[in-house]
Amino acid sequence: MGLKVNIPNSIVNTLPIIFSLFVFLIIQIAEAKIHRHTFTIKSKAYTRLCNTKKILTVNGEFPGPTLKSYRGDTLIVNVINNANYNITLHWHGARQIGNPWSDGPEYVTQCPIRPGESYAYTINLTIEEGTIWWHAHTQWARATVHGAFIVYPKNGSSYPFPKPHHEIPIILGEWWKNKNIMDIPENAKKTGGEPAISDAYTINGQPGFLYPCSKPDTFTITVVPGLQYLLRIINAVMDEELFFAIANHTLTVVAKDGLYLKHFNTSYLMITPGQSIDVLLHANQRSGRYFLAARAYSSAFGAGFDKTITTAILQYEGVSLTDELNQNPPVLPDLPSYNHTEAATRFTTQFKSLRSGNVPLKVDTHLLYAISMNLLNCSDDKPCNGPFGKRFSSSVNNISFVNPSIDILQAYYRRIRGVFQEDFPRNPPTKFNYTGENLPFPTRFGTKVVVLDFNSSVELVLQGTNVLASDNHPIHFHGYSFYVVGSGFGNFDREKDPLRYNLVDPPEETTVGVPRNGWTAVRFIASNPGVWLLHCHIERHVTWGMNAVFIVKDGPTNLSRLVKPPPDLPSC
Ligand SMILES: *[C@@H]1O[C@H](CO)[C@@H](O)[C@H](O)[C@H]1NC(C)=O
Ligand SMILES: *[C@@H]1O[C@H](CO)[C@@H](O)[C@H](O)[C@H]1NC(C)=O
Ligand SMILES: *[C@@H]1O[C@H](CO)[C@@H](O)[C@H](O)[C@H]1NC(C)=O
Ligand SMILES: *[C@@H]1O[C@H](CO)[C@@H](O)[C@H](O)[C@H]1NC(C)=O
Ligand SMILES: *[C@@H]1O[C@H](CO)[C@@H](O)[C@H](O)[C@H]1NC(C)=O
Ligand SMILES: *[C@@H]1O[C@H](CO)[C@@H](O)[C@H](O)[C@H]1NC(C)=O
Ligand SMILES: *[C@@H]1O[C@H](CO)[C@@H](O)[C@H](O)[C@H]1NC(C)=O
Ligand SMILES: *[C@@H]1O[C@H](CO)[C@@H](O)[C@H](O)[C@H]1NC(C)=O
Ligand SMILES: *[C@@H]1O[C@H](CO)[C@@H](O)[C@H](O)[C@H]1NC(C)=O
Ligand SMILES: *[C@@H]1O[C@H](CO)[C@@H](O)[C@H](O)[C@H]1NC(C)=O
Ligand SMILES: *[C@@H]1O[C@H](CO)[C@@H](O)[C@H](O)[C@H]1NC(C)=O
Ligand SMILES: [Cu+2]
Repeated sequence: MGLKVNIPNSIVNTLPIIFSLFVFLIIQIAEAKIHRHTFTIKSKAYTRLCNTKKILTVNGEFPGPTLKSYRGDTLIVNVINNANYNITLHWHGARQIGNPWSDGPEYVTQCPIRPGESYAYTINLTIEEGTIWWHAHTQWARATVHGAFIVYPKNGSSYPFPKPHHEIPIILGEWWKNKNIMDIPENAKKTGGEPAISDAYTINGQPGFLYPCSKPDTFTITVVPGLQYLLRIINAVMDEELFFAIANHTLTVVAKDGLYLKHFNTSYLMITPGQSIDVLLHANQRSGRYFLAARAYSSAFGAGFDKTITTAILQYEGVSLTDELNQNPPVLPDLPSYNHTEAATRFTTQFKSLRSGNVPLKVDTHLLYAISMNLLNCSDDKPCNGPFGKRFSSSVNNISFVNPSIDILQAYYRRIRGVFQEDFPRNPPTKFNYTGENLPFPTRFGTKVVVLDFNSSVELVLQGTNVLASDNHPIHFHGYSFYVVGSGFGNFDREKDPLRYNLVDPPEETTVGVPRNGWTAVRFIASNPGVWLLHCHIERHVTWGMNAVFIVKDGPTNLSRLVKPPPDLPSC
């Protein structure tokens, strides 16, 4: 006769659930890695192009430190401002779900960190994987305050391509020889003309072989024949799209903006400011030395730009770097000419998402934003060094964005009135032949936003204009990635163009180059509550007002609401 122990059925049934919950928690604890970093903003002297000057840096490094993490990790970056300028940092390509407090753009999601102050940013990574980057989001500080941000696949999973033997971040930058970069936007505003044009582009901080004084310091990659290298290329340049190539080497494009693409081979890239492109380099050429090179793709005809070429050296192991380099320099790659819009288009139209089937098919909200250059009249206190004796300006739907004196996010969260208006136009206020011959016209100034319902499905058509000059505008979204479902030249046609959309495997991106004199249609689900900036990533256009802001309302659950502001949030 045995003793019968009665365990209620309900407990028996829930035991496996409790057990698996327990295992799940253990795994979560084991996997939820938190990385802590300290970024100290300080001035440091650097010598480039035979001239020494002070620049703003993080921890004295230029380019700044590379952040490394795994998919889904959390980073806490404590930023200590030991410089004489206000600063904020932006984690470019990180979605910051529900947490715009750590997104960075000054006066949009936070007040600046003033000299002597500090602020800890929290970055909860979610779907990002690949190369993203970080940069300052105050005035022009990002010219030197920037760095790579690498997100590896989760421990236990792998790249959707053969594991490369080595990886090398390639940060493309821009250098002004004699100018204090922090004075450039202020000076341009004073004159109404163009901001000072740079003297060099850089690869990982070095202008390279073709500029005076930089031969010995040219950035060099040494490769072993037969191996594969993952180049994580970031365009951190302020004002120009770039063509990039490596002599005699075909590159395999595998990802863009921290999102995987279907692989394709190419002899050159066109990369806009704000974009990051991951490519595989196959060291499969004759042993020797080859140049990596980049120069401008400048689509705005007539606009002044830096016409120089930056280079780095790719050399096969065993080839020694000696004086011979001077007599027998490596060959330059064939780069498309500065104004080769067709080459730019041929490259970008090859982007396709690695995976299909995630594109929103129905659209709740249609938006059409005309992005434009403009000219303003001068007044006594505002001289006019722009074209036609006027001042440069730029706009989205004829509004030149003006920074408020406290950030929009705080005003929204604390319901402070009078900081922004919710009547940003959802279509251009005046219809015209956007890409036709237009006389330049003025704009209105404003701090206006579009409010979107949580989880609504949005299609935004970005329409370039030919007002004053048409240009390729790299439009970057904060808080979101989007599917680039269509793109073309001329004016967007609401009847015909959607018939040619790619709704199967369009690329998912966070910065898209809207073609010169053309349009781009993007779709996304407004599932990230908060205040989010979208803007051109050409800095002079930002300075003139080419910004817009979305507010996405809170969703119905705790996880779809804005998190609380952190206690150390800077005040204005
Ligand atoms: C980041 O994620 C962790 C774990 O899910 C969560 O506890 C925390 O609130 C998140 N922080 C922010 C700022 O979103
Ligand atoms: C990945 O996981 C394995 C086994 O759990 C562990 O030994 C290893 O240290 C982890 N690697 C990293 C980089 O976290
Ligand atoms: C590299 O390509 C150029 C033509 O673009 C060719 O003249 C040269 O011989 C090639 N060099 C090597 C080492 O293959
Ligand atoms: C790209 O080139 C590499 C090396 O030359 C080759 O192995 C690969 O198959 C090519 N990939 C595509 C998608 O054409
Ligand atoms: C590019 O510039 C060259 C030289 O200025 C000019 O001859 C050519 O027509 C231009 N190409 C395009 C596509 O505008
Ligand atoms: C700008 O100046 C032009 C003449 O140069 C004048 O016709 C126009 O009314 C002015 N616009 C404004 C808004 O003052
Ligand atoms: C717009 O202007 C362009 C260039 O002048 C012209 O080719 C086109 O036909 C115009 N489109 C319309 C709809 O008027
Ligand atoms: C833009 O706004 C300015 C100032 O109100 C106005 O003069 C101009 O006609 C507007 N242009 C368009 C295309 O809406
Ligand atoms: C948002 O929409 C998706 C797809 O319709 C749905 O699965 C999800 O539950 C919604 N999120 C919330 C928080 O309502
Ligand atoms: C949501 O958050 C509130 C306040 O933090 C809490 O009282 C409530 O229980 C939460 N609701 C759920 C469903 O977790
Ligand atoms: C720095 O930020 C503070 C707070 O918003 C502001 O009052 C001050 O004008 C800013 N300084 C500069 C030089 O922009
Ligand atoms: Cu632009």
